Amino acid sequence: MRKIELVLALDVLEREKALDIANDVKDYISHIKVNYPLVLSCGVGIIGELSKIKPVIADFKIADIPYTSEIIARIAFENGAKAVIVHGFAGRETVKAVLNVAKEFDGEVYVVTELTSSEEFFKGISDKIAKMAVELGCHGIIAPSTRPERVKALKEIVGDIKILCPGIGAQGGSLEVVKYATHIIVGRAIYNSKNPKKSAEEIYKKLSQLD
Ligand code: 3DU
Repeated sequence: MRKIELVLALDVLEREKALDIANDVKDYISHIKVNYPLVLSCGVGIIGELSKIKPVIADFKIADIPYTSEIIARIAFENGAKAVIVHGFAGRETVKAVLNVAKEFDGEVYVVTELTSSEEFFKGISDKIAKMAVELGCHGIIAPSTRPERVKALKEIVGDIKILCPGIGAQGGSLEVVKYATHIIVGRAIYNSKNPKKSAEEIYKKLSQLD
């Protein structure tokens, strides 16, 4: 049976709150995804602290020239991240630069194909991004649960690499994507809930039933 993992998107601003929530829900999640809100508020050291609880995915959506992208990826991995997220539209050389750093740390690279919030500039592009991710040996893609039909199409392109889908919960994404995804990324529906542990448990159980 295929197991779909739950990734906590921890976009809170306070260190204590981040650590409390992560500890609270750790039994139900496979990874903690850290984004700019938390790192810009608490400093990059929070990646190491959270890594003691669960492996951290550094969601810096790296989208710069290869030189700068490599530095950003290195900072993430040196601080304990197990994976980084890079924007595919930044191009092959940028993704390669990030992959080279990841190799040094035995880390993984996930490529954003298209955003949940807008497909305006991704139409016709995201399929090419997915193809590139596979060709370069990336470990996964980020695909939008708000458009399950796109996740299905992207799955046909990428095959068996990881597919991580944000957008479930606050953004109204569809759990239909569990047919194609390996990981579901959930933020506000857990950390803004009155009882984050209970909410994470409920989502976790739902994922197990849908499997
Ligand atoms: O909407 P939520 O609160 O469940 O958080 C979703 C997280 O996933 C958040 O960190 C956001 O930056 C990230 N993400 C998307 O929501 C959509 C994407 O296409 C890519 C990343």
